[in-house]
Amino acid sequence: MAIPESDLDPFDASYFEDPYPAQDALREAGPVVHLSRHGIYAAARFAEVKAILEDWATFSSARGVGIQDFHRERPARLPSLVLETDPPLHDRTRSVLAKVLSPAAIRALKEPFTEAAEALAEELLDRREFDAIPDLAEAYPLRVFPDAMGMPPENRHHLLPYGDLVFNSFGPKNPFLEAAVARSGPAIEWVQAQSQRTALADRGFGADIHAIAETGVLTEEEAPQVVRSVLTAGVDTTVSGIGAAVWALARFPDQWDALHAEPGLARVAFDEAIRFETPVQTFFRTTTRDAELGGEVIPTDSKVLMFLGAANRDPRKWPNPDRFDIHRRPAGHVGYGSGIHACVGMALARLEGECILAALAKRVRRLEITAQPKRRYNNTLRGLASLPIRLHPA
Ligand code: OVV
Repeated sequence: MAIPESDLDPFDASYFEDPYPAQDALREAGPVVHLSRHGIYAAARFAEVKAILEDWATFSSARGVGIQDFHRERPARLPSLVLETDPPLHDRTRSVLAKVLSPAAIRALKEPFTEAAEALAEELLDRREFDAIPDLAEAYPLRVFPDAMGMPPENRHHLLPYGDLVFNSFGPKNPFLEAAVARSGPAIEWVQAQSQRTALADRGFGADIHAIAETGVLTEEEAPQVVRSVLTAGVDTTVSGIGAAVWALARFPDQWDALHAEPGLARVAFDEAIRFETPVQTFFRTTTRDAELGGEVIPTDSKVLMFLGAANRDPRKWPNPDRFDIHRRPAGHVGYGSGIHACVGMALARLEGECILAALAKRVRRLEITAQPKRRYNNTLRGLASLPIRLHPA
């Protein structure tokens, strides 16, 4: 049986506008599809995406998790020591982040994160009308995350264009990547500087990473690079996740009613939004051998695109997948990945989502979308640029 071909460009504006028909076609075409425009293989069904994530030795991250193959082309930035590596290097760097971002460490932030969420919810309620992307989805992570890292107050706004640049750079060199490069200004140098031990406060995730590094787990050169990973992956993703949750809850008013009635559902509502919108839509792997997948064989040295968002809406796995339902059990979705590279900041992301949604749920009776939302275009991250909202207080 031949692997089916598709001429879909999954890094194109019309795809980003409405990816669901194309994702459905990919899932239906077969367990593996060849995307002729980019010369890559793709998996859009849940089972195959999960199988790729679980087999790091066949589906390697060390040649980059974007479309670029580091064996053929020099990467634009120093490869991530966590994301763009395989064991054993991966396990050494990851173990540092797993300690620093452990569930216990994150639990200690519940109080300050709740306080910040309640303060922001009060401000937004006073304003009544605002743009839920800059004023809520961006504002909340930009308040709590840099504090938790131990960053100085100046120039934190560079974190957003930096994340936007890196997540665009996983895709092809298209106009979205070019625009992100043009917008990034001093962000790259600034993030590099902020990753140094001396730039970080004595307390916080940054200091924790450097402290563990100094026990000999990481070299002096590696430690700031591991901090850089957290600064890269830690903001844009949660911005997109919180935006996804607010947008979904505004579009499905019965789900807002349920959350308002029971704010304790905030955590699972956030997770359902991650399944439903899947902020990190795609990542690549590279085959290290001829790889069996779904009964097909992908040749060695191929780039394989995992459609995480399509997997999270695969009807083979999820009943009624296009329904946003905070009472379903979304556990097991691949919005945070799976296997050895599964999101190491997951507990932090979930705490942010839980705190801000609970603070709003307690105070707001109804979310009203007052104007057409505007999409934000990014080669990896799915999200909005603008979501005009009116809050109706409880
Ligand atoms: C998960 C993720 C996204 C982007 C960058 C990185 C990680 C990194 O490790 O630099």
